[in-house]
Amino acid sequence: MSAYTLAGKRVWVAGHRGMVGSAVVRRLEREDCEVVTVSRSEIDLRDQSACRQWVSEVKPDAVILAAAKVGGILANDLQPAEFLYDNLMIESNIIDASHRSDVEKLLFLGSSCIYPKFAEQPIREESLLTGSLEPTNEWYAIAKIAGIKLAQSYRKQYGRDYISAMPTNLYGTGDNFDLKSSHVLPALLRKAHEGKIRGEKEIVLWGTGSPRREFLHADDCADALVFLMKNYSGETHVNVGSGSDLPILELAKLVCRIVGYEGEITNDLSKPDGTPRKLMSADKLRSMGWEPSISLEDGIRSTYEWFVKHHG
Ligand code: GFB
Repeated sequence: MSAYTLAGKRVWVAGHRGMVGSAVVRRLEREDCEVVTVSRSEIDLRDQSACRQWVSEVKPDAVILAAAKVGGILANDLQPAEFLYDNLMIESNIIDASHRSDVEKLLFLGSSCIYPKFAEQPIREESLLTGSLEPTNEWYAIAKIAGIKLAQSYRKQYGRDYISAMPTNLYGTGDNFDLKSSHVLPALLRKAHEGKIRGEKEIVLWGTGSPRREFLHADDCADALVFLMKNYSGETHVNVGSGSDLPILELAKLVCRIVGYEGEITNDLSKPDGTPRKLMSADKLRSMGWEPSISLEDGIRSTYEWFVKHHG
């Protein structure tokens, strides 16, 4: 491990309006650094020359690349072109522009869906590219794998200190609660909340409810990313997870208990299950000294409070 100092540095958080990016901005308030951001209306990060020009003018010392086209299992399946193209463009433009403007340190953010569908559990970093991907999200996964390789290639060819982190399924403040495009946890919070308010007899779970997923609060993720920025410098990507998972049906029961919804949970089997399980090994990050601090139950409670305040 080699230390990188954020103090006194100008740090660009790309994707600062998103759930992870905004959590990173909040977390960086505790570091003695200058945070810079740029809005979507000012720059389309898919536009190479606009991105290159902005980075050369602003000259960040460090970049946290949290900008991405993201969504849940159905959005991934329905918009393969955007999930592949937008993500390839965003990451290529930012990583190359950073290199051209001498950015010292860059952290690229991937996703646990980069691993093979039937990877050995818990999934270690070495499992990358050892088997076929889950078809519902292979477009997103391939873009994210290309991002890891890009960061590695600038390290290998130009000696750049560009690293990658692979977070597990994330949730938290500022999540997307749109039922068609969201991930499972915000979707369940919305369904249980609306079911309670409207006095509905049942809420519907997509798929069988048997796939297992690991969840990490976005604030914990942001803390891990800042930790990695400061303490990690290596070619291999690093998993960022909570270390435990649960079946989707159990998650749904937990959400219903927290929300106070007492109706039935039924299944829509026309919707996909996706990967049966994707619990990541947390060994690498833990061996460096980082641990999550927000339990799933506490995290769901605070996310629900945020949802009620902003959407309820
Ligand atoms: O969170 P989710 O959309 O993403 O779905 P993935 C997780 C599981 O929850 C799947 C089930 O088995 C879904 O069928 N599920 C049950 C639901 N009810 C719902 C619901 O109302 N909404 C949603 N969205 N799911 C994504 C990838 O996979 O994970 C992305 O598509 C990314 O590329 C992300 O990697 C972290 O975990 O299946």
